[in-house]
Amino acid sequence: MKLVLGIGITGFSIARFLAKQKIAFKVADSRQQPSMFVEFSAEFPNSDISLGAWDQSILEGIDEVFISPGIAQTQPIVVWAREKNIPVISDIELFSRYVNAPVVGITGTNGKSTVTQLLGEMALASGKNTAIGGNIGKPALDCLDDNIELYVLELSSYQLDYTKHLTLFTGVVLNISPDHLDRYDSFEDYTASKLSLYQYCQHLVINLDEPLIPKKASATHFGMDMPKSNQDFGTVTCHGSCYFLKGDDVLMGVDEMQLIGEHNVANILAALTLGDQIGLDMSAMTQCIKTFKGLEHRLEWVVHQQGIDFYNDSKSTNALSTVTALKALITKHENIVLIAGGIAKDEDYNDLFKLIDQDIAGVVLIGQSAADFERGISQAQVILADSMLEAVNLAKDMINNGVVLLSPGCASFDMFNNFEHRGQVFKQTVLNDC
Ligand code: UMA
Ligand code: ADP
Repeated sequence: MKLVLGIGITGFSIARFLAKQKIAFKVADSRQQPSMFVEFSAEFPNSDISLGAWDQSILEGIDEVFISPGIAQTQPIVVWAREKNIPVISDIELFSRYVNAPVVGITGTNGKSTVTQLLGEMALASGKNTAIGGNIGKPALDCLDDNIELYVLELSSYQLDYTKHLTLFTGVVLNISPDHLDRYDSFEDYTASKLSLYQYCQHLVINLDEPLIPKKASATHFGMDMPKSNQDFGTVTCHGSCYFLKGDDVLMGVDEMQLIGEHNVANILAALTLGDQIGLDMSAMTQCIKTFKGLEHRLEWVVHQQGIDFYNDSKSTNALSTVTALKALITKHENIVLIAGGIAKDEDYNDLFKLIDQDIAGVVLIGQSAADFERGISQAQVILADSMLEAVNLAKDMINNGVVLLSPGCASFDMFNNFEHRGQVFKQTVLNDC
């Protein structure tokens, strides 16, 4: 008998998959009322479901546990299972047992979804029947289909932690900076979790600009500098214009991409390098880059209104992604007002505060971290707001022209259901309510 832990998107997909394979399973969730419970019990009316505090009896007769990534390794149910030598594995490992087409794995602290989506679209444009899934939102098991020729999966460190067997044709760790430190004993543990992806890759893709990633001679590399080998990807600036390169070959101008910011140059280089490894057509890839507008909630331009450009970067849930968003906009705009705050991660926000003090016209702070952030900022004008409506109105009043950027650098759960909800509320407020 198998045990599925967590009745969320992942648990649902595992249960559906096991039912299809006619493999018997029980289900458990430590909440009394998991949000997807009603749909779940409608689809699996006869399933054995335990709700509420974990109990050792849940593990009786269980030979394997399939776990949702949001359940930490310190949870008693995981500890008990391991004491009893019952394997605890991710949906990704279960997926890997059944998949029969090449898989690309993408992890890193920031940029995973952008690179996953872009690479998936490049593969589709090259004529490959491609599935895009994993942490980006569609669980890997929901993607399984005999007609799929390529799987592009975003992998979180949580999923990697519960994965021991996986075959990736190629993969990349985009970058590593402090994040999710509530789930790890140290930054070193988080780094090791990210780097574990490489042990599953047949062909490694390595970001030369990320010091925490060990370099390997057998890998294919990308970085902002000129490539050192013909297989590698990079950029060159010539007479004031910057170009994407493969080896010595110029692929396209950086100013031809729709995305903004140097971080997106790195994201595009990663996608190109992975795409090249899997044999995608180069002109289909560059054409894709020229039209790819990025994902919702990632430095998404919303509207130009009364002299102000509004940007929604609600997906920014750590300090570095807000620093990155500000740096991308500072090169183009003088007056920037930042709306930030929420549930701060256990990380150092000082670089962000320094950048705010140097270059930002003003900051509107929301959420649990507002008072703490206010103490960290000494030069820029700071105002606290209780709602998104108040935040947007205050931000608009701080400038006559320029940019209002929502880039919280924090988790959203103190005021919103998730980052998507936060971004939707921001956009709705900007477009309709003020
Ligand atoms: N649960 C427990 N006990 C716990 C924790 C959770 O029983 O201690 C239960 C909850 O009550 C809930 C279920 O587990 O019923 C939720 O499981 P989950 O938190 O693993 O979430 P899923 O709905 O399965 O979504 C997960 C990813 N969520 C997390 O990793 C937290 C989604 O990534 C992912 O899109 C989805 O699988 C499909 O693969 C979200 C995310 O925030 C977007 N990811 C993190 C990130 O990107 O930073 C890692
Ligand atoms: P992830 O899936 O890793 O969270 P996303 O592509 O969804 O990454 O982007 C999340 C946030 O990180 C957005 O705020 C975005 O502007 C920022 N970001 C995207 N790519 C990078 C990068 N390479 N380095 C730093 N920040 C980035």
